[in-house]
Amino acid sequence: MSERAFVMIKPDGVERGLIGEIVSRFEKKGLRLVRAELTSIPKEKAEIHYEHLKSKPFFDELVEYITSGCVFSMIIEGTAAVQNVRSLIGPTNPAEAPPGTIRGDFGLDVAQNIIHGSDSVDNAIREIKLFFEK
Ligand code: D4T
Repeated sequence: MSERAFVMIKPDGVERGLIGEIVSRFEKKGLRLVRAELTSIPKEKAEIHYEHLKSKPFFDELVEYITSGCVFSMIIEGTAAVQNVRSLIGPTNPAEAPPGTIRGDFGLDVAQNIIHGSDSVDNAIREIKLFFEK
């Protein structure tokens, strides 16, 4: 069934010029890029996006990092988009992400793990609202 996932290339991915490579991987899988925007995120929005992690010791560092430069926000559409995007991205920690995944091929550090992808259809709906509906 066709669905939509929210995907965001984080400041390290944008800074390192990985936008084209990453979008290409989603397209080669058969998913479609239906909206995209290169922006910086205000601190308040970053705090809402990561509110489920508010009690974590790395929360302040995470918000500081995600607001430190431009991000490339996308809506990716296609069959089981949420699950397929998560498979292409790989596990949260790049050190544990297998080669062939985006984090496995391009990342080293969990604090700068290149990309975010919605982890459920409900969160995809919430995140698309937060980032694309003004
Ligand atoms: P995101 O949300 O960025 O796609 O990451 P995940 O869904 O894969 O993982 P998450 O929500 O648990 O983590 C969000 C974000 O926090 C950073 N992080 C995570 C960190 O800096 N230190 C840590 O120990 C962990 C677990 C990385 C991703």
